[in-house]
Amino acid sequence: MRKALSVLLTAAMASSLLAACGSSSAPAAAPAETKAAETQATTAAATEAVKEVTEAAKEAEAKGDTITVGFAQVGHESDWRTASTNSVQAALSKENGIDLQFVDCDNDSAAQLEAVRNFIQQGVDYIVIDPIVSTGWDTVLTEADDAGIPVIVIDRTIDDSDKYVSWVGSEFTNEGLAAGAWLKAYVADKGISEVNALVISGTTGSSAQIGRSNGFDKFVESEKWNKLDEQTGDFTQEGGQKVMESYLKSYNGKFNVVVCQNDNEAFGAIDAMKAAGVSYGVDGDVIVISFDACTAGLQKVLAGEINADFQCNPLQGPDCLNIIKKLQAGEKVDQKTFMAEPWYVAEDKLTEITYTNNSGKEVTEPLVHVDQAVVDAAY
Ligand code: GYE
Repeated sequence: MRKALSVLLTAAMASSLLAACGSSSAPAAAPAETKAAETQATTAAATEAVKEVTEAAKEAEAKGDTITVGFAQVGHESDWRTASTNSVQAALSKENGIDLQFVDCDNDSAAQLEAVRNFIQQGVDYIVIDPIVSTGWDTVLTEADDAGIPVIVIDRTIDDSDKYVSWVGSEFTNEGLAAGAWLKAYVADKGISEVNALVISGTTGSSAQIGRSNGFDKFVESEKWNKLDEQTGDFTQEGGQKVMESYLKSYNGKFNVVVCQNDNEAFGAIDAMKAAGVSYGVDGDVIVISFDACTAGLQKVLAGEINADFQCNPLQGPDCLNIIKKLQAGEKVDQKTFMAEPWYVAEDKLTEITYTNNSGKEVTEPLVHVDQAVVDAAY
């Protein structure tokens, strides 16, 4: 086994890697923080990270049995992302025999490719990637393969290379299909005859965006709904708010559904609608659909501000650790692991949805009515 390559990772290399990705090994910043606070935090965290990396390298050398893992994380754009980072950092820990080199790529695809190349140069034992976008991976994954470094992909998918050993994540198309199936049942139940929908999509070209858009669009087509517009909010609260502010200039009074492709976008869109005096949610004129079902998202479902929230489970750290352990033991690993994900709703009348999922199978799935206990159990 390639051993303790972290020893080769000098503080200088670590700094340049961190600078390239504008990040640190510190926990991701909360999305609502100001730019100034973020910059300060990033600088302090980067200094701390270099120290940590150097110390970890020394330890690894002394012990000689630490598994070195490089993790190229998307960024720190959402509550979901913070939970994902925490999950991976908790599982791939020193206590579990892992020297984790964490890089927050700040939603910059070029920086993410560079981070992976740096991991290859360092000769880490494993590389974990949550790919910002689904394409552009063929060359760098071939380089990792040539270097004999197994790559594990989590969350979003890579669609233009198969040079990775395993993937753990969600079926994003099913999330979009479930949202469409719920909306179809909901408007039928409420006697709403026309759907005029606005979509605030996630980061363009990410598999999470592509899947959620494609799934929902199947219902737009089959139900002949009007999709008035679809623009990206980049999975951030600020993005969601800006897109909704601009939608309100063009479509005020003309839409009755907004589909936000994550909770943070929904928070921004809600703020914009509130400011404009547009009523939304269970008692309002605009039905709000969201994805992720983080704690703050489910709080808004409980409050009736979000009508339905389709969970995407970010807790992939334990599966990731399991895969590494199996590979270490020379065991086979599953090519794909899907996370279990419930669908959450604010009202208790509809209890299930039936739809044809992305594998062409007709499925009936429960709708979980949100109460305080559900919120308390969320991530
Ligand atoms: O929905 C969003 C995050 O890739 C599934 O990325 C993830 C998405 C998640 O920023 O909140």
